[in-house]
Amino acid sequence: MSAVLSPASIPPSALASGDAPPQGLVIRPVAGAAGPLGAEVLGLDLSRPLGHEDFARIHRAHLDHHVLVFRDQRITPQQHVEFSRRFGPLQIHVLKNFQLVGHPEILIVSNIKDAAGQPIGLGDAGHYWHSDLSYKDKPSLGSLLHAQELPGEGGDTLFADQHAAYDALPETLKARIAPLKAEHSYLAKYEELRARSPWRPQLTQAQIDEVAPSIHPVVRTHPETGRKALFVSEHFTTRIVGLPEDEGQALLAELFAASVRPEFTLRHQWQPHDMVFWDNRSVTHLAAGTPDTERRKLYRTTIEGDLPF
Ligand SMILES: O=C(O)CCC(=O)C(=O)O
Repeated sequence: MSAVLSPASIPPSALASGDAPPQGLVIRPVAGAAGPLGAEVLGLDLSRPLGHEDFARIHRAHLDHHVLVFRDQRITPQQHVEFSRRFGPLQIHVLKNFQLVGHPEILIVSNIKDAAGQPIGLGDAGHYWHSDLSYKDKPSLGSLLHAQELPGEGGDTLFADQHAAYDALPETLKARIAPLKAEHSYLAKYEELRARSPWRPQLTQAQIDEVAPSIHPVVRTHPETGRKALFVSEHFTTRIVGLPEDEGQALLAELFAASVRPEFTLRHQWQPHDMVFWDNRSVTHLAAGTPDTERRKLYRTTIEGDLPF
């Protein structure tokens, strides 16, 4: 389905940018992708001013394709932050030790350790399928991940289309989950990941308070396109509100499996200077993994979204 973008849905911040001339960008759907998932943005330089017309095309393509790959972006962290802010306020990750110095809005995603053997970033980000910050009352609208250093092998990122996953559910299951809500918790897998990656810091009480669980609909409606999407993930969704534990866990297992069917997924193989912008209201994602012998570093910004409904 093609997204509906009314003029009123163009964020006011887009209009504030002045009217830099169009750069002649090309939006090319990812070859061989099933459905609309994924498009490349070519011929655009995000280090140059971005006018209203180009912004509106990018915004529309983001709604239509859910994952945009901006090729060859030689931009500074500040330009990354400024482009991200065009879509809304940015969220600061609870693991403040992995912020980029001078840019608290940027989370370093990396398996690299410094000279003292300390990790410079979150090495196991995306180990489980998830939608970023779904444990917040206002989960993320979208995230922008910019490649800084890429491994010689591995390091792909997978995306799963949650509109397609929802649409493909049997009608009886759609009816069953329509009224349901689920809890999302940052802590759900934290200790398990920490046991495997001991460098994950023990959270302070202030950090635990910052990531108090949230309750969201199991099926959310995209606030800009009106499309329904599954909104549960193996990383953060802990239980279905109001269902007995066994029944809730069985239903979650069924929904997790339905949400990542291979025909609804896209594998992104990173190229140097790629910046990938995904819609957390439409997709879940997974880091496919990087061999320990390979170095990988990316910078991530995360845009605040709406209260899911
Ligand atoms: O590193 C990746 O490929 C994905 C990272 C991720 O899942 C995240 O930043 O939320």
